[in-house]
Amino acid sequence: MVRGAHDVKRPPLPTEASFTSPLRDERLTARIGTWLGIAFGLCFLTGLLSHWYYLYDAPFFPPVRPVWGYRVTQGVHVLSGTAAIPLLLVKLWSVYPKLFGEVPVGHLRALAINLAEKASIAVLVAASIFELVTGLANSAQWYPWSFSFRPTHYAVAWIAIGSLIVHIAVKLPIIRGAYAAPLPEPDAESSGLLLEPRVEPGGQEASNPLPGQPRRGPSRRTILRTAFLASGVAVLAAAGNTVPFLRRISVFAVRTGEGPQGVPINRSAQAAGVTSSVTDTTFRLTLAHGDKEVTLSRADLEAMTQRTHHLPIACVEGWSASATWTGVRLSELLGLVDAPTDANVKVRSLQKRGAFGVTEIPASFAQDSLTLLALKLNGDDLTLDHGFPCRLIAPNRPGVFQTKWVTRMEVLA
Ligand SMILES: Nc1nc2c(c(=O)[nH]1)N[C@H]1C(S)=C(S)[C@@H](COP(=O)(O)O)O[C@H]1N2
Ligand SMILES: [Mo]
Repeated sequence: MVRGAHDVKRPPLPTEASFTSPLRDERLTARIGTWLGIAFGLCFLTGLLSHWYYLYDAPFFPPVRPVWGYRVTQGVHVLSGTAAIPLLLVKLWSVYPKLFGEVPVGHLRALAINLAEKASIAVLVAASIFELVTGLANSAQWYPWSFSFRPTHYAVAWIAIGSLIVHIAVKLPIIRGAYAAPLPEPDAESSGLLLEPRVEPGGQEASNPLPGQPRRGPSRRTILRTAFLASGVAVLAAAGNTVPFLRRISVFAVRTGEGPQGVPINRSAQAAGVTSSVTDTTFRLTLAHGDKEVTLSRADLEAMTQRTHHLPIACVEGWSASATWTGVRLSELLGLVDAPTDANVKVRSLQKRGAFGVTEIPASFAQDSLTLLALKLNGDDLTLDHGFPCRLIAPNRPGVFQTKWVTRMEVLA
């Protein structure tokens, strides 16, 4: 007899029962999910703060104190996102067989609910993965995409947190039930001496045995602890970006304290198109307020009262470093052109290409006693890469606004 094409045996699609690990259950999922939720929540809140710090047109600006405010919130943002990565992977592992669960094709209402739930989870998973992948790439200073990172990362964060809230609300009864049952102790749950329940191919025994049923292999507690451990290791591996004594073990820390003058360099002078010609004595800083202009050489700046402050520089990409900065108090410079104390100031640099060559400093930061136009870093003249001849350094500001190679400041009255 000749077999028709339709007789060729295709491997059947997996069903939920094809996934045989007895470790997957709601108690494990709920516990991992709780910690993932905490990491996402922290990441979202600190992300909102980060976004606020970046706004030029906010009704009010972040405070000027504590000086390390942005350093801490941005550090927590990057580290909580890093912590979430292993937790998300384990969480997805613990639930993905549900993707292959039976679809109630016969009942329209049940089918609609089933598909709506799958769609909402698809949105949550896609948004979460997008946030973690773009965030991780950003903290590694790698931008393999053409969209603008910050607005996109910000918009998708709302999608992620919105769908997370819906997800928690929908699953609340299951989460409650999961917490009502404790995870069994490892030695009660698993022992190398006990045999795995025998499973016939396609047999139902493959699905989760009764809670606490003896079997071989790791216990749920082991998986939970391993997930937390992986999360902790990931955090430690990234934390050296911010926490100096962790630098030696931080293999993910792409910015270490080994930059010139003990501070990493974000964009080099060469990358910004600032050539060594600025090192000559022809450099001038111009202060402008309406018709009034004052032009100063670097020697003029050096002749003014010099102040020294210890301030961190904290990059959005997660690294930060404390340093000692010496230079002229910005408010004293602005006083030379009679700047009103409530005026924001436009800061222009010698940079020829790329973002952040021109920034704006709000009045509260411009007038703060700690804000400097720095000439020196850790006791020596700034190197060209750190912003020679002069650069901004203000307390509690994202690194991108600590403008290097400043050549013109305009009072926006
Ligand atoms: N003109 C100019 N200033 C700039 C930048 C820039 O691209 N152009 N980068 C900023 C960023 S993102 C950071 S984190 C700090 C880093 O300063 P550093 O390179 O001296 O450590 O410089 C800031 N100043
Ligand atoms: Mo930065």
